Amino acid sequence: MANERTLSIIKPDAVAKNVIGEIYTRFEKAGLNIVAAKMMHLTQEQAEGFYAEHKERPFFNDLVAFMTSGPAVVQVLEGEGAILKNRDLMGATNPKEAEAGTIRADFAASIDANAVHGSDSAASAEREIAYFFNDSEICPRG
Ligand code: RTP
Ligand code: MG
Repeated sequence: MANERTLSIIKPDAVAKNVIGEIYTRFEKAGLNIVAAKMMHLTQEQAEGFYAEHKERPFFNDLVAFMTSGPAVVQVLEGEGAILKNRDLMGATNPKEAEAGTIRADFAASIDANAVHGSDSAASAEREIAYFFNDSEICPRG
C-alpha cells in the first residue's frame, strides 16, 4: 500500500478530557508518523469552511458549534495506507456503533462529541491538509 498523508483532528471533547497523549500513542503504535501538528481554537469561519461539504445537512450548525467550543489539536499523519488506517483506529462516526478498542469507542460520548476527525479519501486528505498547513509546516521523517 502507498505511503499516504491524512488530516486528523483531536476534537474539543477529547482535548477537554486530557486524552491527547493517549490518542497520539495509538497513532504512533499503529505506525503512523505525526509530521505536522498544532493546537487551534477554530473560528466559526474556519469550522464552516472545513465542513463545507456538510453545509446542507441538518446537523451542520451543531457540528460547527461543537468544533468551535474549545481548543482542538490538528495534525498530519503519514504512513502506509494512512487514510484508511486512521479511519480504522477512529471507529464508526457514532461511538455506539464503534468497534471495541477504537478511539471513538473508548473516548467519545456521542455522535456529536466524537473525539476525532480523519480524512475519508485521498481527495479529502489533500484538501484538508492544505486547509490547515503550509508545505513548510510539514516535517516528514528523513
Ligand atoms: P469526521 O468528518 O468528523 O471525521 O466524521 P465522519 O467522517 O465519521 O462523519 P461525517 O459524515 O463526515 O460527519 C461529520 C461529523 O458530523 C457529525 N454528524 N452528526 N447527527 C448526525 O446524524 C450526524 N452525522 C454526522 C459527527 O460529529 C461527524 O463526525
Ligand atoms: Mg467526515
